[in-house]
Amino acid sequence: MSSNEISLHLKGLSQFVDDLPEPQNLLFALPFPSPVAHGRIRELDTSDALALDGIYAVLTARDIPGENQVGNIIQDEVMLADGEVHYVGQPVAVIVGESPEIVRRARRLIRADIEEWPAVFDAREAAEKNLLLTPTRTFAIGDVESAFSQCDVIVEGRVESGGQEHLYMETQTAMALPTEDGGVKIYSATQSASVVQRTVARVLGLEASRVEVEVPRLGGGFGGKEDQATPWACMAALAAHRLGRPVKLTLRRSEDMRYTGKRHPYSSDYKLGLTSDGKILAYEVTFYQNGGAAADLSPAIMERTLFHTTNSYYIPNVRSTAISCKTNLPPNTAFRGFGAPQAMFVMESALYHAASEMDIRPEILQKKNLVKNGNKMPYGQRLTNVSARTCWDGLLGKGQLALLKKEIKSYNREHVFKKAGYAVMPICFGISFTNTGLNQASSLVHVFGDGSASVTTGAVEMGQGVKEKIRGIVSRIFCLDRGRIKVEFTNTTRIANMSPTAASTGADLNGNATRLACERILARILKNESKQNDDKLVRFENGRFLIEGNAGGRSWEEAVLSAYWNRTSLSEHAFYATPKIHFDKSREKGQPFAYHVYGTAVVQADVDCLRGTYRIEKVRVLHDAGAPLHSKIDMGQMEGGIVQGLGWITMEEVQHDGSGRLVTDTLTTYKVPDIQFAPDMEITFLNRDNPVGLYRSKAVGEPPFMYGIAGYFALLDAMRAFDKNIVLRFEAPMTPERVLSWLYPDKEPEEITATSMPVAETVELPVK
Ligand code: MTE
Ligand code: LUZ
Ligand code: MOS
Repeated sequence: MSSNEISLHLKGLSQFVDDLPEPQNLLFALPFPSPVAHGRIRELDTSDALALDGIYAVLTARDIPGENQVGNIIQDEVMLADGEVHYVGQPVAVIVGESPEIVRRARRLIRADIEEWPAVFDAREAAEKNLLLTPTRTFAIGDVESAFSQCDVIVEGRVESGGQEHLYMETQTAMALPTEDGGVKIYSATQSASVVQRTVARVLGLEASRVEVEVPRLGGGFGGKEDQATPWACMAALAAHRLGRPVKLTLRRSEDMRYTGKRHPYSSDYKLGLTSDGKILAYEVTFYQNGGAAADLSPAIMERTLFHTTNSYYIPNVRSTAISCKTNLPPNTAFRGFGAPQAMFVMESALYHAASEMDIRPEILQKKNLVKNGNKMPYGQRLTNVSARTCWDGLLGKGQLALLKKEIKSYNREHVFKKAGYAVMPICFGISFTNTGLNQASSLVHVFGDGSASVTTGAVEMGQGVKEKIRGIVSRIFCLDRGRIKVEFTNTTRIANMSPTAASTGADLNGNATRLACERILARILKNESKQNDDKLVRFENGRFLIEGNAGGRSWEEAVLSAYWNRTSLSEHAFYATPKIHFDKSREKGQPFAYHVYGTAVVQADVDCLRGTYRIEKVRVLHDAGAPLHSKIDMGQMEGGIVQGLGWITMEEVQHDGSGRLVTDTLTTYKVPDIQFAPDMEITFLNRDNPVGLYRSKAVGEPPFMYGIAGYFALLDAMRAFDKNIVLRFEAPMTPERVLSWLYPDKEPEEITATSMPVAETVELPVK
């Protein structure tokens, strides 16, 4: 029976945390959230809630035996409010009761008397008031001042990009069970089992060895469970620890949307200088990151923003500053791309602006400034094996661009209210955790007497196919049928000190550790075979052990059994750390990335300029995925990432009201791409070996997200085909409402009719 993720999903057999068999005596927990964005708790009245039948406890900060602290990079985040609240939805207390229904009923009976304080929601306002989460950082190379003085064209402006809801299908969840020795075992839907282990231990005042965390799989993470699965696991663990009973905490969709952080909105200022023939000489940019009320992963995200300041372009003089602003919103967090999409959107906006100023197509500037082998990035790393231009030329160089332009031109000639546009998006994304220390992984491989094998790594399966990739590595080394390899749940008892499954490194790091473990076991089996055959040379080929090249050697099963009876270890725990990478934060220079991922996309869009509605019609991509570990999985990652990126830049709009309450907390008000929205996609892999990659592959998880950015400029392009005088604005998401109001800045929606349109008087309607 096949047991890969997809077949289990299709049969409905795959178990997520909330599907695990429920232990007897299971209780349910739920946070009581702060109703206000900022203030001091005068009194919390829980008596009515506690009086309810089936309610066992309402736990507050006072009930925490260890430290009331869930902060990861910076310890600035209490698990339960301790006198003050800093955002709407911040956990104040944990209600524990017999059923998910009863705890929700009890929640309505809790009364919080809170003295409200002024709140800040805007990043720039926070920066003005010096409300920062972490010190400001600047990456610089060359000399921008003197370079600007040599520029023929200089453009300046502002760019806004919005938040984004992760909308993983499985909401935040954890189940905690007290263990016999006073410890706790937690099933958690987290990307970072070791962070959950460490944080639960801190909160409960236990040693990490007494806290076991298991992750069966995630119904999607997308970064939203890199740090933000932790508090819920801690709350379940606290309740289990206090009450001596198993406790589960599962958020409902709207709770999840309201209580958890999102992609960081950014507000940025840019200044870009070029020569008259289109060479970029200087770029200066300041990013205001809206971090929310606690640091969470914001410092690391801000760092990745700085690393991706110049996207896929070589710019000799750069000064890039990132300011992480503290606001009264839920702490914003990791989301596919991790700050790089925000940086790249600013870079592309600045280029678009410059092209418009120079009255040329943006892709002329994009192509002219693409990175090449040997170019030095602002952070000091020299690029090698650059495939930026190869991808660009392969996608657009053989007349494809000319054809597309012609198509669009004739479409726009034939249509009055509908206009088409296109945009090109090259990407360059660095692979490795920017925090060098996290680039490590372990794998535990067992081969059993019957020849089957099991493997546990620190990688968490979240739909990205990392289990299948790891299975493929074992299968490749042992020449073993995939069905005979079990990839186990992620568990802190089998693998210690694991890094989050994040930064697109899951397969690279855990796959390499698995490769090492398998290679060592195979070497021992080979040695045993040799010993059994008068020390003759033995090779392993296509599943058979060949003695001095002669055919007819023993099978895998025979050799495994022989090794076992000759007392050979058939288990291996291997460790891998990415070689050569380093980064010096005091100089902001180093070689932080193992390699970079390159590619180019062209996106074509169609805008109905009477209604403001649009379609992203086509996406064409040439992407350097190295030699893919699994080309079907990688293709799925490409398609999913692109659509998610298009959603961020076009239709997904996170909105809060004036008091910091999330307005878009349902799918009625928060719009995400569906299969109808998904464009026609043609994605081609360059299939160029990556000399430093695992079996010459490249990571694929995050990079495709950023192709979606072209969606914005394709829409803008179409809008300008309709009215070339519209004011250029770089404010994502480009919702249909925005399209309409930008096309008709002086009109109320009901005033927009065919006759009031800028082209209506001058253009003849085509007659069929
Ligand atoms: N694909 C699916 N289906 N579900 C996910 O949650 N997360 C993305 C990406 N692709 C995600 C996904 C993110 S944010 C990352 S960092 C990578 O997968 C993590 O997995 P990897 O390192 O194994 O590629
Ligand atoms: N997480 C992290 C990440 O801790 N460091 C990173 O560099 C990173 N990059 C992408 C996604 N998550
Ligand atoms: Mo992905 S944002 O690194 O979890």
